[in-house]
Amino acid sequence: MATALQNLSDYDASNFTDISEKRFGLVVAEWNREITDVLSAGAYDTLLKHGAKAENIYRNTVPGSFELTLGAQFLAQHDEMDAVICLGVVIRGETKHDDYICHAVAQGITQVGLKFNKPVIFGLVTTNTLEQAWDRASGKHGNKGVEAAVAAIQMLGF
Ligand code: DLZ
Repeated sequence: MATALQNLSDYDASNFTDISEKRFGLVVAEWNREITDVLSAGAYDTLLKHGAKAENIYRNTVPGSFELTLGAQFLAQHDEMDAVICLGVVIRGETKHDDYICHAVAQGITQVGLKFNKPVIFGLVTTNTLEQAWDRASGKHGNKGVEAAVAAIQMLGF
């Protein structure tokens, strides 16, 4: 596949908006926590790297990816919250639930973003194997958490 070795964490920060006064919510699924913790750290570090203040980043966990939507809504409903980043890992094969979970989260997160008119970022890693998920957290495909944070910053500059 042509994109097999693409590192998703490569990005151009030259046009990033000032996020020094922006508030971010991180919603992190505890399912596959060893990986979601790495995604969360990637997102957190990326926000700090580009000017966010640590005290303006609110990290909350939810049991599994299915709960990301409601967790996002809990944070997005606050007027002072500027963007919400949802992070989870769903491994196909581990569960027949995967399609239901992924579709529900994709639709739910979209609705929350539209309802509150602010970026709600879909940082859900969906793979066939655990190894592929790790590749997207700290491997050859970068870190999806970094990518999700970059997406949030880009949308705040829209
Ligand atoms: C139940 C379940 C299963 C089977 N697989 C995953 C998964 O791969 N990744 C994930 O984040 N969560 C999974 N869950 C948990 C659901 O997301 C949810 O937490 C429960 O169904 C309770 O609503």
